[in-house]
Amino acid sequence: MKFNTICVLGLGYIGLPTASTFATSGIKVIGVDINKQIVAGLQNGHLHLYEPGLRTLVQAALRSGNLTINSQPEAADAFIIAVPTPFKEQKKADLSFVESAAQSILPHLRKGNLVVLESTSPPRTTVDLVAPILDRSGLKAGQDFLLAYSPERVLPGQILRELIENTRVIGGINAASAEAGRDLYTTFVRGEIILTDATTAEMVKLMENTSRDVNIALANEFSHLAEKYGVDVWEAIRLANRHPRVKILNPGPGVGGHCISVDPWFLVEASPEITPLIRTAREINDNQPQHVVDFCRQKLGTLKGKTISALGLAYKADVDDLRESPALMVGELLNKAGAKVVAYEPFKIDFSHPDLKVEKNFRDAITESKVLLLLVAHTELRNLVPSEVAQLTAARMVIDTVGGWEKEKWEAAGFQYFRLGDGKSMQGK
Ligand code: SAJ
Repeated sequence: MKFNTICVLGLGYIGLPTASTFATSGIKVIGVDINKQIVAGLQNGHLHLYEPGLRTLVQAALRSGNLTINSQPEAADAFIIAVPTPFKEQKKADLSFVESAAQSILPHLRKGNLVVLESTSPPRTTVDLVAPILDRSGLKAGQDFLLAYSPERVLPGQILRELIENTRVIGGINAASAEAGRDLYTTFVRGEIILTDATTAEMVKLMENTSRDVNIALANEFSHLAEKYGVDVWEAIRLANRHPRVKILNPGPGVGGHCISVDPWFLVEASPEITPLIRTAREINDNQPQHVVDFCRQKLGTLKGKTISALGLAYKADVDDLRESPALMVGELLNKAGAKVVAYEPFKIDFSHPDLKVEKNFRDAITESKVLLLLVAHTELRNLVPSEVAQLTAARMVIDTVGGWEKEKWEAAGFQYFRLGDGKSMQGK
């Protein structure tokens, strides 16, 4: 199947790189977003999100004349839906953006078109929700037009590379739909393209993120045990991982972002009676910020009135994304416990928050502080030189929740050093 024009609905972390990559590969792309500010910004080459290399890519796509930005879909050979699927109260999947995106295609859908859903969705969304909406056009999914689900699997921070290099799974509602999907993504995907059915492809995506969540929960639980038994969990994990079939992940302040902290709930919500492990893992990871606060309280005696420098607020290292960020939750919980939290987030200098005093530069965030709390392993923070930091702060204690700093260097610079999950450092060994 040949695609001259495609329409990408949703210009977020996935839709925008996808639209731009198609455009720079020579296809006419109409990038659509319902947010007027985002549309106006992009039309002038201004991005509303940060991802390494993305600005250059979008600007090249716009300059090529192949990418146009619009607030409404237009007729095209293929439509890609890449809108958010957040969750609502009670952890229920909010599919309203998928529904309205599908509806917005209706007036433009023609015989022979391909529609691809990329948004992470609960099992059977493509066949039970999207197909019936599109069938209202009078055309029949699988017969008159083709319909597939192809999950995005790119890692924030590495999106542009992974978009091209990752294996891509394409699940069609029938074989012809999957094959049309392959024809479309072959445009730029250099990884393997594997065809399956739509519901399997939905499950694949949810299983990947759930597997990571469960494994991080296991690492976090191991860190609790290590703290209890006077073991350094980081050392123990390193040694256990020397086993040829063991790959334990890293503990930390919790699991954030709009993917792994959300997606497992799509399975739990859909089938609560058969997903106790997935639910428990979610709860363990959601409780990690509170564990960090308890850890700090243990080290400081009390949190009341203590000035704590929260270093990093993003959901993980070297990204600017604060959605579902455990670091931010730690800051909020510390504030609730009576601490004065001074925060520094190098990737979102202008961020403000009612509970936190957010400083624009590192120095101002540490001057008056009692303890430096490393919450995100941003390269800038990992590379701090302890002897230089010692000149800038009243603090003589550091707490490392991400294994980003070296104990010996901080101790040599006169700091007491504590690391989450390190029962040895907790006992002063
Ligand atoms: N984290 C840990 N310990 C670890 C690894 C991660 O605590 O050992 C934490 C991170 O700090 C972060 C969270 O988990 O808060 C998630 O980070 P991540 O790097 O594991 O994943 P995401 O959410 O940035 O991206 C994931 C990826 N999924 C998998 O690796 C299976 C990505 O490939 C997906 O495309 C993305 O979700 C998505 O959009 O679904």
